[in-house]
Amino acid sequence: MSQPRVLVASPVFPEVVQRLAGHFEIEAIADGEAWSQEEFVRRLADKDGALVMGGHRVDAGVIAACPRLRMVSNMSVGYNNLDVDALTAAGVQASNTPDVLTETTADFGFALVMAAARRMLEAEKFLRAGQWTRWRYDMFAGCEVHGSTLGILGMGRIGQGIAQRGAYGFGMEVIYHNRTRLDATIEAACQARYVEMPALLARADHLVLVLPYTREAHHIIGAAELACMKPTATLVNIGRGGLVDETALIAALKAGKLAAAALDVFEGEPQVNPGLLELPNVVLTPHIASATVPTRLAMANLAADNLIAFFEGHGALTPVNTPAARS
Ligand code: 8YV
Repeated sequence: MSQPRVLVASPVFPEVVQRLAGHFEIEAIADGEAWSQEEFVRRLADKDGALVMGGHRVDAGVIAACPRLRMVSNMSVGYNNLDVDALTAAGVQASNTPDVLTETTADFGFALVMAAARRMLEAEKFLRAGQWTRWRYDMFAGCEVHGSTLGILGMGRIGQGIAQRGAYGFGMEVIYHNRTRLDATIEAACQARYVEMPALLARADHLVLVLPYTREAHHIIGAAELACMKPTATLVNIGRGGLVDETALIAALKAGKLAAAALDVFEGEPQVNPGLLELPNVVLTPHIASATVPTRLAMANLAADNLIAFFEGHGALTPVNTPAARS
């Protein structure tokens, strides 16, 4: 019997591609290459499975163009690039890579809180530019982190990890808002208190966005929400770019209605709004919150294991839908 054909659509660790090649007939993108969406779909057209990342959209149109497709393994925990309803309706299994990135991503979320509050990148740029000629009492004086109020919007596994870092590591008061309130035992473990959205915006000294991006969450932080925040507050986004209205954020940062922001994700990534690039009080990183070598390897292996388990008939290990088999 011939092996299922799998497309590896983003460069990934060679050892993981090699492992996949032991189970499938593989077509893998070359390192350094990037396919347009059209090219991706053209290559997917005769495949049974795919290993994809956030940059690849799989929607009804793609599914219709790929009649053999049975399984899409997303190498990320967020899967807003997949139209899960369309996949389910078509009988295509989808999976993501939860858990293995939780702590690493929480570390980075907290690093961005620190970087924005303590103006680290602004200060480093100043030093490198040779502008440090004397010491001043107010040079890059930023906002306090320890003992301040940490607000978290989206209290899944990563949000809980950030809460624990804030509460136990920095003595912060942690408040959160989530679609559903967490169990009291989880709240106690995170030392976090549930509040409604207006209280979260008004009281947070540092607000971290870590909720999934859905239609309802589009621009969940816009001009109106920014206006409710403290002018001394910072905003950190490690969720998805579309959670924040970037135009409104730029206006708020320029007008001094917000002290600083740190963004790892962007509305049009990898393009970044030029208005953000001009601002000194925003830290910008290229979607690297989960990027440590061990974590990215664990994500790649889990994405591969999902494909292997599915095509061996055991079912995906970390599925995001439960489709009937594609006919
Ligand atoms: C991924 C992420 O690296 O897991 C997620 O949801 O945002 C990152 O960890 C990125 O999406 C590439 O697939």
